[in-house]
Amino acid sequence: MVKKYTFGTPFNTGAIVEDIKAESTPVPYFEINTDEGISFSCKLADKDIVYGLGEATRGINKRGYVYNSYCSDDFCHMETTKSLYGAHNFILVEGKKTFGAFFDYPTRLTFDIGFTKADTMRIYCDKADIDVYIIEGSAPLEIVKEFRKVIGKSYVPPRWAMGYMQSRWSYYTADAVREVAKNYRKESIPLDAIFLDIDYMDEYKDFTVSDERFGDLPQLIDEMKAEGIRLVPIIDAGVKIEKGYDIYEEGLEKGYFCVDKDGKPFSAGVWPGLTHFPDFLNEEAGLWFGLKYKALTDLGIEGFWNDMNEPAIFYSEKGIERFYEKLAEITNGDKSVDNYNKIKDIVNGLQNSQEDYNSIYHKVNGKLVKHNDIHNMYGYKMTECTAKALEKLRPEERTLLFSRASYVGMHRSAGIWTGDNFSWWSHILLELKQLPALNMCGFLYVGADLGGFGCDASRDLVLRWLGLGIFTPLMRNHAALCTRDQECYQFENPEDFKNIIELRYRLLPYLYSEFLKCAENDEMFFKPLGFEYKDDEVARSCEDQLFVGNELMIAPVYTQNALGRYVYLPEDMRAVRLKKGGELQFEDMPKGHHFVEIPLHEVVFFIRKDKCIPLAKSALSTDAMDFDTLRLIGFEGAKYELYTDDGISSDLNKIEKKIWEN
Ligand code: MIG
Repeated sequence: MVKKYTFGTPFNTGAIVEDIKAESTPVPYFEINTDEGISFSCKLADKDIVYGLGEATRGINKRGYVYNSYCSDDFCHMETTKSLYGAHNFILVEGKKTFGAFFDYPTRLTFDIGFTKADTMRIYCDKADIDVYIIEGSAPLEIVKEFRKVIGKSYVPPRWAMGYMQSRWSYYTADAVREVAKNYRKESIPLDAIFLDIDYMDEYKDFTVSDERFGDLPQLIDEMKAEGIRLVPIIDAGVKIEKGYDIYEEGLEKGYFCVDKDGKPFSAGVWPGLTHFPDFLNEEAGLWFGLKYKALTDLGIEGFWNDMNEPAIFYSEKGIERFYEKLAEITNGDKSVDNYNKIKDIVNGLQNSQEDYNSIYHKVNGKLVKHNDIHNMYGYKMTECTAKALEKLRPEERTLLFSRASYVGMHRSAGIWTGDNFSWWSHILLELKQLPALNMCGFLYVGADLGGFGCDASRDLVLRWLGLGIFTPLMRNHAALCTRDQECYQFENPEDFKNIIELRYRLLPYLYSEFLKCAENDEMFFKPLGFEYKDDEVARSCEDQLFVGNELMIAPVYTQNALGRYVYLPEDMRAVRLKKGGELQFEDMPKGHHFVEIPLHEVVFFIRKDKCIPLAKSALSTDAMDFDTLRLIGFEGAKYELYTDDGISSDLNKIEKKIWEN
């Protein structure tokens, strides 16, 4: 049961697709205060768990910290970071009282979840214009499903996008891409896609291709496709200001760019230098931009990733002006350390500055809307427009699409990756914790940069990260400029990587089938243990294991030099161990605590009691796989309902469902 409570005149975000009438009664569970903006307070009992918030830092249980829902480009996020790339305002309280709440509000919203006061949760924002949805149900999963029902069905990618994918900022030339493909094939490591980062473009201009470095892109696309490898180019939000560049000229002429308070196109510096931002809040402008992807789909491109759409801003023209004014004011010939420090702060403050977000405007139904008032919708609307256009450009087939910035509602159009993490062990665990929270908000096609984006990755870190990554629908290894190469073949004994990635392909019939089920039934692909074991305190407090689909549990290793790890089984399970060389070994383990040894080149996962899963034979790419010849592993007599289709058709009614018995 979902109930809606409206305060003031909220901006219509489009997150909720069902028509729900607003209630007039006070909001259950919350005490409301409107002295300043609006705030919603609620007492928490000792053992209450607060789940949710999608892409956020800290635990599966969000208690004990404060989070700011405000899409932010934070390339070096840590435990203390309050805002990440996505804004996912759904929480689920489980315990004495069990309920869900969604705060539909398109800009900064703060969730103080027992931080200021341990027993109090307080959610607040500046303006009392907000829709609050209260979701009731008997159990956490039921509440999630009720919520998912009103936000609409999740995006389903083509099946090849659930293969292993390799990325790097950047593969600078077509030959560099060929080299990656060649090395993967040489080592017989499966690979389904290679990503093109910003350097494939001509001077970072969207929908252009560098003649010098990717002159033979059409041929490259065909060559790679013949190998079962798709190329996935990046698209940035900002459009370079350059006379003669068609996208710029057209956008300008049609008034499709965001403006400043005087109605002039807003200019900000990003990778291409000064750019204008398409006004994705204006549907016509968004569709215009979306249809530009045709330049690439015409060449045979079947997937895209949308970046820099918080939007990230390095500096703005106005910001630079302000900087020089302040500089003149401060220095005035004084070369003191104090002044140096002040200048340094101003320079750093140019990036993603609040002043800039306050001075951008959108045109919504003919009215100017301040960007800051709808900030969290920018990447969401960019990606929704992209998806709508891609449906026109490629109506028969699903297109791979994922975005960096997001808001609830975008899950209908695309997936997300969790932005710029680091090659840190703690970021393996962070990913694990984000996965179920993202699923709650409808984002099923999700994953983090495997091996870590920033700084240098070590061999053991990449191997361990793959141990989690083989279970994530989006499985992409990606690394930043100037960091150590981290393609699997760059390390000693690539066959260790091969075995683990092959396990992913062997599991694909299961993972893909579970994904389709989750999309169809609004289920979660990743569930915290407490979702199924509500009365088991150990399961409820478990922050480093997850159920994957309905049959598996995972407990990845995320610490360096570990021999293995402690695993808690909330029920009897059968452990499956991937040995060096690819052999699978099985061991039945009783409910309870275990120390499980997991050498670096092995992976262990668990089949739940009385369940079984299908396994396929691995191949070099999903195209080359036989999805019909399967064997079941798991408990004798168990049944599995397998969902299959051709992996690519837009028409999801073509999915076949078949019961397999072990
Ligand atoms: O300012 O395109 O998160 O994945 O490699 C950095 C370059 C811009 C940020 C993305 C990252 C990508 C990078 N981009």
